[in-house]
Amino acid sequence: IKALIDNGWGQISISSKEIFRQSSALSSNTSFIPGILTNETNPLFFWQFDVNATCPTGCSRNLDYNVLGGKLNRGMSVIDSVEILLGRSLTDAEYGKAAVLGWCIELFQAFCLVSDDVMDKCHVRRTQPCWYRLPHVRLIAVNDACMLRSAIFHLLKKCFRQETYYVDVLELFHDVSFNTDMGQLVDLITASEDTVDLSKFSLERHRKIVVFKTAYYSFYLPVALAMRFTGILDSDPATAIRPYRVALSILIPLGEYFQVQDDWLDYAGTVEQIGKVGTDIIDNKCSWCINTALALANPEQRAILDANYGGKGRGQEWKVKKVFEEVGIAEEYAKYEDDAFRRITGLIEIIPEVTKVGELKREVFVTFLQKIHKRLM
Ligand code: DMA
Ligand code: MG
Ligand code: MG
Ligand code: MG
Repeated sequence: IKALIDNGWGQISISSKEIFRQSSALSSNTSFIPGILTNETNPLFFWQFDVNATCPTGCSRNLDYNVLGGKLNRGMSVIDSVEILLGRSLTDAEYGKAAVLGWCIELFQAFCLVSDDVMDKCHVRRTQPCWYRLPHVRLIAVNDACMLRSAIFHLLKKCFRQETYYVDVLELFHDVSFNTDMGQLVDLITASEDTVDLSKFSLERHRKIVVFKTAYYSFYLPVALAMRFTGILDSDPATAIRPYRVALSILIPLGEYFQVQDDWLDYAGTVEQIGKVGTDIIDNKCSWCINTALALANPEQRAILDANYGGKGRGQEWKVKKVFEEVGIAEEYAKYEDDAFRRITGLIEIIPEVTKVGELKREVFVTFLQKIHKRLM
């Protein structure tokens, strides 16, 4: 990306602020059109990428196709959390910088999704074909995913190199990235392609997978970035409180709840709601649904699950879904949601109700919990 910019291949300037505000108006098929976006001159607001790519899989197309079209929850959470922690609205310069961090998470998310769809053999993402399914992309998607991840470090260097917290932010991305890779690995090796053995599954195994593959990058990362940005230190010398550990103790359960919702929606959600078509049953995934169904199934239902889970044959997925329905999985999920909400609210109350500027605030976590509770998309 750096080379593309240095080669002067043309540039596209995107105001992070405008994109975050207009994102819902931009359909996933819309390319960035500089005209409709503010053309700021402050380099902090810029992404500069090759827009004249001659290759149809060019860098610009990769960004347009894979970074846009989602809800931008993770990116926006950085900005929301910064505002809450500072207790005021942000100046344009502060907003621009916080938005760059937000975009970095969205780039990480794009990297995860492009590679996840290859590994999970999915067809649809954000109501359009998965990137690797495009005839001119295919396995180039592997490298495109790497480029999306590399772009993060390019942006961070460009915008944050002078900051005292630069290394902390770099380390955060590296650590979270490593955890996500490990989570994806355990997810994949638990979902064996050729042998279906449901006795290998457990809610304990499921918890490990979801915490590593989802919770760190989707929940801890945005808040930890906002904390670094607002100058929160690793430990408060006066109180000996370790704010990053406190944040982790709430955000990991929150992320676990979010991935249980993702597993549920894979089974129960429509394409209109989730923008994708579930593959967990066909892919033999160790999801919340199968683990819950296994705990509730009688011997006949268990036999149907054993014979059909992970099967690619006609009607096999349908048979599994029918057992899910029979064991009352919808009621079990409603109970899970209520319980998760109560449990996480309890964790948030560990933080004092009144805090000073520069300290963690309950509202950061309450806002996040409210955003996802009972979500249908
Ligand atoms: C989500 O796993 C985790 C990452 C790192 C993308 P998933 O395969 O359940 O996600 P999705 O349902 O979006 O394919
Ligand atoms: Mg997937
Ligand atoms: Mg996956
Ligand atoms: Mg899923």
